[in-house]
Amino acid sequence: MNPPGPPPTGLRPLRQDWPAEFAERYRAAGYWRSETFPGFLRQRAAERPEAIAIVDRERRWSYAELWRRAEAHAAGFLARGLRPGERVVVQLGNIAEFFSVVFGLFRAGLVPVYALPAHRISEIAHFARRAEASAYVVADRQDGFDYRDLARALQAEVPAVRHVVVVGEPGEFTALEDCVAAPEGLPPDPDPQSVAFLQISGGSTGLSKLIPRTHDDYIYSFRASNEICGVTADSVFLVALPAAHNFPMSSPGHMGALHAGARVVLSPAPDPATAFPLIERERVTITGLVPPLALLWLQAAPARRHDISSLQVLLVGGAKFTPEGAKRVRPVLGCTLQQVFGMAEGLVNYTRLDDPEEIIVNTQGRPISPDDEVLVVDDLGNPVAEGEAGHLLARGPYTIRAYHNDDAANARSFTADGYYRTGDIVKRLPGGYLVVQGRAGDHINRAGEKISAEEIEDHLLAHPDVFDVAIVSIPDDFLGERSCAFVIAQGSERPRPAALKAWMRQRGIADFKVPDQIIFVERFATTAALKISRKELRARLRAEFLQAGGAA
Ligand code: OOB
Repeated sequence: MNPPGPPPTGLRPLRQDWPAEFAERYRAAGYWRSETFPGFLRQRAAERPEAIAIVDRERRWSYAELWRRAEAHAAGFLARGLRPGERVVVQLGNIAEFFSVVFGLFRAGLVPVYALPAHRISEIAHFARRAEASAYVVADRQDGFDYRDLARALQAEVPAVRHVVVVGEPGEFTALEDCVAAPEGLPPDPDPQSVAFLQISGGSTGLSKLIPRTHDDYIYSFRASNEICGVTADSVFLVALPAAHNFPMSSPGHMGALHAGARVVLSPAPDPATAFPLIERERVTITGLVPPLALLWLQAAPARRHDISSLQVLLVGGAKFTPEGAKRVRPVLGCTLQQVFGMAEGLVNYTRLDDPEEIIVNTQGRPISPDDEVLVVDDLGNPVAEGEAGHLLARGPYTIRAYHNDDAANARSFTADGYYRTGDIVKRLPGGYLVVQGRAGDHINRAGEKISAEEIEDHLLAHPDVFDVAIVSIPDDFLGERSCAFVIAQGSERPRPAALKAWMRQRGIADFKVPDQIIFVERFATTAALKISRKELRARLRAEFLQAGGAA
């Protein structure tokens, strides 16, 4: 194979920079060890070639097999004209190819942009534009949806996406199995300080932001998580949530498990009927769930037909787990609960395995690193007293200092001295344990999926029968929060809620963003000044709705 050509020009550089004195400190403390994704996988493949790395419905790939495939794809991507530094939107479910593809991209110096299987054209086109992606990797079909249609729509909207690679039947595109070449002449491994991939933010205002994570910072976060969660080469980690989400990826996640030389088992869905047989068959020792799924598992476990006694640790996070649910984990599932409060931007907190039950049940844990700097401040930015609620700010060896290509978001989301404004309201207890109280921003945390009120309002405002709309989060026993659209119709004809929902789906947005409930109102209450902020309006609508007993 010919060596790859010059790096792409004209692309906005991908950067994530910490000030030099911080970088030196993080290196001196041994957090950043100049490891890279391809570097650690190559090493595991050399150390334990026969050990099983990845198990999915049909396949059991050893570390040697995974590495061989990753290198073949790396060479295949470059042979098809991609150049190191280019970005590739990857939208794959929990299948083995997720791993051969992303490690292939890492090995080639290409940069994955992680999309979730639920994303549709409006999200995918946004990621591709913002990241200036030149390729898109999808499966042919999954859960009844044909991703090749999405690929066609994407190329029509964003022609810069030159390559589409398909796992399975490719149609007019390139089959992943043809995207292979002899791994001679591959470039050297990427720089450990360079951006390894772009993760997707929860999107508190408007569209999702792109989060550049470096090899050094991200590998530290899951290597340290392994220690906190007891992951070793003997562990078996079940990926029940979508593999591309930051939580199952790095807390300690499948990447932590692979770093430890452990086994990763991929569950095509997170429900007990799918996951329990896998736990029994593979003797799964650890997994992670969002709270509504944890509740489902707790409900299903007593009547289960499968032996899930191998499970030692259950991580629950992504949204707040109530103490009532948390209390039941040990007695019902027979394993230790670890609450995890993290964010794709960086900071992750865990309760520790040997914490007293009281801490495990009632807090969302404490930070991974001794060098995580956490501030809890009032509206003016002044620190509040221990135990008082305030805004959480964070800075540290695996928390980003900037989003990619988004000056406005960066100005909003980071303080002058480099703290990330998480948007979460927390209380800090003695020992640094955090209890999440809520959120300052206006997103809906629907079963761990974050939905920006503004993004959905913008969609609905485009409907000809909608005059105005406010999207509000409503407490929900099962989901934690559900989304409710308060709509003022244009004219006297109110569209049917079902028709509005169908129309939204047609616009190509992830299904979880379609409002759970739509309530028509005549007008929005306004202040005497006839002017209130969207934020106030949403808060008022929520308060009125709840006061009326949740019925409207
Ligand atoms: C995880 O990451 P994201 O980026 O999808 O969402 C981050 C946000 C946090 O800022 C917070 O608002 C919420 O999700 N959150 C929690 C929570 N864990 C996350 N709120 C209350 N209690 C918790 N335990 O969701 C994520 C990333 C890594 C590990 C775990 C979760």
